[in-house]
Amino acid sequence: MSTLQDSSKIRNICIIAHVDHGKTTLVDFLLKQAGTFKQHQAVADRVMDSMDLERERGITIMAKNTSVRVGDTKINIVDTPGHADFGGEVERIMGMVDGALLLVDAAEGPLPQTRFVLRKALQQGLKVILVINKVDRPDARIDEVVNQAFDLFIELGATDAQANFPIVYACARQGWCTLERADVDAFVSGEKKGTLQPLFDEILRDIPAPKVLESREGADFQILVSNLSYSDYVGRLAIGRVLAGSVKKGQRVIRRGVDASGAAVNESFNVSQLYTYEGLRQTEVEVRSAGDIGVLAGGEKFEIGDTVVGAETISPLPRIVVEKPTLGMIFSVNTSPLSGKEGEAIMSRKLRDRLLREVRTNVALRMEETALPDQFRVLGRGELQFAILIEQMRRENFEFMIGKPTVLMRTDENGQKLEPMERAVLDLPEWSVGDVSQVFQSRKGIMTRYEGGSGHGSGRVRLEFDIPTRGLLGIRSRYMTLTKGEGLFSTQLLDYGPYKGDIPHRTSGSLISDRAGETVEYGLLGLEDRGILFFGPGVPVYEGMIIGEHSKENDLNVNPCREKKLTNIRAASAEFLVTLSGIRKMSLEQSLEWIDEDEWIEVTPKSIRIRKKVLQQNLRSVKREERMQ
Ligand SMILES: Nc1nc2c(ncn2[C@@H]2O[C@H](COP(=O)(O)OP(=O)(O)OP(=O)(O)O)[C@@H](O)[C@H]2O)c(=O)[nH]1
Ligand SMILES: [Mg+2]
Repeated sequence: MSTLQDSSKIRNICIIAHVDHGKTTLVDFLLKQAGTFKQHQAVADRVMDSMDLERERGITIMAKNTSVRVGDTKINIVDTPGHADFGGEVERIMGMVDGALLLVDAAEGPLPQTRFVLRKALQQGLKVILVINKVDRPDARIDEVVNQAFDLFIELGATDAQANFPIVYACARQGWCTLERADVDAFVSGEKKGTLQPLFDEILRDIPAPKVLESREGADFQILVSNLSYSDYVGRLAIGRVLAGSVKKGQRVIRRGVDASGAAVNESFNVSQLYTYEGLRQTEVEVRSAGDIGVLAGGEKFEIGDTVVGAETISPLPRIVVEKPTLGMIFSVNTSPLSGKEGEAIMSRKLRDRLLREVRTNVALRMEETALPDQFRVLGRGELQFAILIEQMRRENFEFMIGKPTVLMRTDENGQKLEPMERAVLDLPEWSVGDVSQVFQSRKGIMTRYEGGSGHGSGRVRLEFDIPTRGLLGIRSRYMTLTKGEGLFSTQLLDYGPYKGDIPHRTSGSLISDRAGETVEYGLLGLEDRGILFFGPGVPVYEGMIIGEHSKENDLNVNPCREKKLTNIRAASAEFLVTLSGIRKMSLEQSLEWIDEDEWIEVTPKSIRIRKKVLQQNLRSVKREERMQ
């Protein structure tokens, strides 16, 4: 069992950046070069992206801890997600660290999430090291990007000490870096060989050791719970940095938290287990010392933001505050006729428990009850954040339904309606600018910047729009189609502003099955010229289930199960020569972008179905109300 770690031999850092700028790749090489893995041990790329969904999508979703040892110093590292929807993950870990590596892609430069995470880091008083990553990119424009990063520090109010940041030029993917701008070309061409040692040195030199208060035999012990986890053996786990004192296994401590009504809670318990991070493992320890990041077990009801202390006389620390949600979505019990056939059709109690469990660990999400006992409103930051939660619940074999994401409005003191506004930053091929601008403008976007040619790469343009969050819903797939997949797109919440008026949503109606049955090729062929079908033959349907998009504005009830009356065998076989064309299989994300207020998405482990909220056709009008949101 390890002994007390001297806090002057600890560094706590996080790695922050815009999405895809190379954070997790850098952690791979920090781990490799610090000797965390045995020689020749096969290690997967982006080893910290350990969740299935992270690996499948190639993005980081949750912040995670690891550590490396350099000489006699332990560096605790927190890898964070760069996608704006998971910004809450970055906010909650800021209190654990004293420094940050800010990665900026040498070609793309600072982007919206660079600004968000840097602002948080500067506010927290962290010492920042600027890492210009991907200097090997042929379209890198290193000096320009350094200047832009410097301007961003100043604009965000960096102190003199913070603005005096060291710059490291890196190629995370090849595991080298240099402090010398003049040497970059030689490293890129392979003339010089390097490692990440200069970055390790910089961390040891520049990031301060954690400040800790003197301990009086553990009584001063104080830890801020920054994350939660669970172990089948020891139950709930609280993750955080020991801010003061130290804690021993078996010690009696107090959790200082708040209950649902905001009243103070003091729960005392015995520490049952302690772990620290060693590489990718959690190692059991007898004592956790001040400054170090690790895990503590024994409490029953830890919440993120609680302080665990050694004595009643120690006050709790300020709770972790994160930005408020801007989007809401209803989660409902599955009331569809096919419910329970492909997964577990959970009752409202279980759905509620599952959502509550999610909001406990995911600080950017909230849950509210609705007037209906089997429907709950989840509040969050973006469509991707919802899509990830939905996908996770599907994989847990749950069946449920979700409604259209809606923007959370506010009213100001004069009763004026306000809505969230975002800045969208687009980097796209020049030939697509016309079409894309039109789409953004039709959704109340106002162009605030046009930078032709000087963006990275030739023939590309960088545009910025200020646009209501409402206008951004469902825009991503349109944008990807218009730019033939070559466009980059990221957004940043600005603030609430005056309501911008109606924005047209989907202009087309739905093709709706008028009966229960199974789709038949013949029946579907007859419907092809009515619009776009979402699936082919052999699919079970029910009355009120949507089978496609109508080419006109109104909804249309149709029979996709119609069989051909066979006159003779020859005619039947000839029929098979005609096949369905142009089926648009709807993914979860596409469905979220597509549905209207009066429609549900039915989610099961095997299927994504879209349906009308009202199933029976005689209770439902086919004339659509104005399709505005
Ligand atoms: N050319 C080049 N590509 C790199 C470099 N570092 C990372 N990449 C690539 O950039 C992509 C994104 O890398 P990640 O490490 O997943 O980026 P990330 O910042 O962790 O992404 P999120 O966590 O999702 O925000 C991968 O395809 C990497 O191989 C580099 O130095 N040069
Ligand atoms: Mg990552």
